[in-house]
Amino acid sequence: MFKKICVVGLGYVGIPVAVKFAKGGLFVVGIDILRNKVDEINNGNYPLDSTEPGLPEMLREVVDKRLFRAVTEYGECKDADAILVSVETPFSKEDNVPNYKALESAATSIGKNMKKGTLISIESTIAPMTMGTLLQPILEKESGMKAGEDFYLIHCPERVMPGKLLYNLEKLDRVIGGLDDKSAELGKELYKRVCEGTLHTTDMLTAEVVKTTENTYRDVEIAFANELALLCENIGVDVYEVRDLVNKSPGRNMLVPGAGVGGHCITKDSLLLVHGSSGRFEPKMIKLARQINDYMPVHMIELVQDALKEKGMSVASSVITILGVSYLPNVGDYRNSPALPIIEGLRRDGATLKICDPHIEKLDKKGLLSIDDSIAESDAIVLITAHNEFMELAGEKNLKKLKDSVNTPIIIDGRNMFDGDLCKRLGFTYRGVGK
Ligand code: SAJ
Repeated sequence: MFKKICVVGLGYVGIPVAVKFAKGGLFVVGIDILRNKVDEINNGNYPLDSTEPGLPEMLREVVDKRLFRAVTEYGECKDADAILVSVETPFSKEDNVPNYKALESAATSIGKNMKKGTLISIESTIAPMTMGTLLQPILEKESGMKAGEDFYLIHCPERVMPGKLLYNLEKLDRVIGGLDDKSAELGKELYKRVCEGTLHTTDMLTAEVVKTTENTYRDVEIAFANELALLCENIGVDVYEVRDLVNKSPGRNMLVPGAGVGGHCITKDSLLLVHGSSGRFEPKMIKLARQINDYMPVHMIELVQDALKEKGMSVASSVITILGVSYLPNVGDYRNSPALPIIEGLRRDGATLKICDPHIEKLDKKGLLSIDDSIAESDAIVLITAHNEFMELAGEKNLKKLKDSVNTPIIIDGRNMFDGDLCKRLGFTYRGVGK
């Protein structure tokens, strides 16, 4: 049924799926606009900066066996039995709309080249209604064909997680939203070649809502924890103790408050969901949750200002240590990281920043500092990402050493990494989110 497929967009989503289909014996042609990425792949090199167990080796294997190659043009779609689209769909906060430029361009080029009877699978995360109101019309217009009759159309959202790209692709269930039953069934035929998880079929719109809801749900859960942290700070209890005890109660699973929410999924999918329902329903809690999570970096700056004020100082004349830029512990990915608005805000208020993140080489083309260098002479240490390398700082011995090397003993704890009472006992001014 499927002999040759094309995968458009060779990123965190496209590369694993292309390699997996090739490994499964299909001829796969990857299409990407970046010439150097195409060349890298054709030389058998994994071109992304995440470490993915098994993926670079699998890529080299299928390239060497000529089962997978990459090109920059769309002519290869002419004899493809299926075409998968996994291009980026960022959300433009300024215009408060999704940026579908890449998606529209891909759909137009595919429409111009696709053959009769092919299956088109949109994997990119999109706002509900996008399949029916944007993509299907482009594909039909550019091809002169009719979806459901001359070609098949599905939305099959991905669940990638850098560091677990292959694992998630192979093991997790997937939703296949079909234009019609035939499209959904064909989608199942195709994806069962790479996915051991259960393939759940539904319609396209439901699949669009499911994917954006998965991450919106998490955004709202985290926002609840963050709002409770602010409440606990103001009535003088430790939110992490509250959380532990709340979660002892059956059916409770409160998530973890902190310095903010980053990454490329959780931060944008609720905006896509809200965009998809605009004009029909205006969610309140979902939008408010996003605002609460976006407020947490602002709150971190407030905690810095408050601690410095207690010492008769201000941000403007201070040297401030930033520990952690990544959006998650122990990774080097800082897309939409809460560290970025914290850094920007403190710089705007005139602070001199000394930034350390063991998982990141450079930030804005500037090298970062070692832990010791970033802490020396500091007026405030701001912990934003709970990398393992920072854990040992929280021990009593190291806190005493820390106190000797800083100018002003202030700790702002964004991830509950320090024991506040111990810090205070050792003479630190301590502020912690939710504590
Ligand atoms: N965060 C909190 N408190 C929490 C959990 C997360 O503040 O309790 C923050 C993290 O620090 C991070 C951000 O939220 O800055 C996102 O963290 P995440 O654990 O959700 O990691 P992501 O963004 O990589 O989320 C991905 C998503 N997976 C996909 O989109 C396929 C998400 O749906 C998954 O739940 C998550 O991975 C996961 O748990 O694997």
